[in-house]
Amino acid sequence: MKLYYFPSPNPQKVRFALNELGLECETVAVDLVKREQRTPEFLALNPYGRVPVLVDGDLNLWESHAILAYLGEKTGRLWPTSAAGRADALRWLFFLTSAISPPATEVAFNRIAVKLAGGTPDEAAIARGEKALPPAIEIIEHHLADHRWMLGADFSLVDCDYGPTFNVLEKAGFSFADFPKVHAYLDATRARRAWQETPRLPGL
Ligand SMILES: N[C@@H](CCC(=O)N[C@@H](CS)C(=O)NCC(=O)O)C(=O)O
Repeated sequence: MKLYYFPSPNPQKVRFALNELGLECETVAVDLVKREQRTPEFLALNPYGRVPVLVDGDLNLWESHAILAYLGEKTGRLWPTSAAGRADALRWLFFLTSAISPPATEVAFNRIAVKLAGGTPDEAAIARGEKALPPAIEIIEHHLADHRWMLGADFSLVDCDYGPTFNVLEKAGFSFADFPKVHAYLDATRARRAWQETPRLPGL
């Protein structure tokens, strides 16, 4: 397998999952600061011009959540075995895509990525993100009251999705003070060896 990678949250989800699963995978660096995601070679792999992309034999897969589901289906590990369990896992991946990622991106992209690229943050986008996040994160706070990890007692590939997202949000200055269970969950994620071995940008 080959993973097209930059040390930002969406590719980190996949690297974290590969580490948890102990799978060998070559990493191909794609430097987003140098705009390598817009080269014709990369666009031929992913016309959307985003990382991660996972290549496994004839399969060329982009979209981090599809990749997490694929790794679960391929290995049968860190992924539910029943139809209801898999639907539950997909529900939480879709919830992050629709309710958490868009505002989290507004906050983290403007506070971190724009600064890295030497641009001017869009303060209105940050304010929109900060306002939209608490109701969505409150749902996770409530869920974690009786679930140690997103799918229950055991760590799963769904946690490889939520951990990197909450990590970058906190690094971008979003406060989890009103969400103690989410904060404890983030600490537990950061303590995992597979996360510590996931490449990150300095300070992130
Ligand atoms: N929905 C996509 C989002 C991927 C994404 O936005 N990746 C960012 C890095 S975290 C990227 O490649 N950005 C480059 C760009 O926007 O040009 C996924 O989950 O894989």
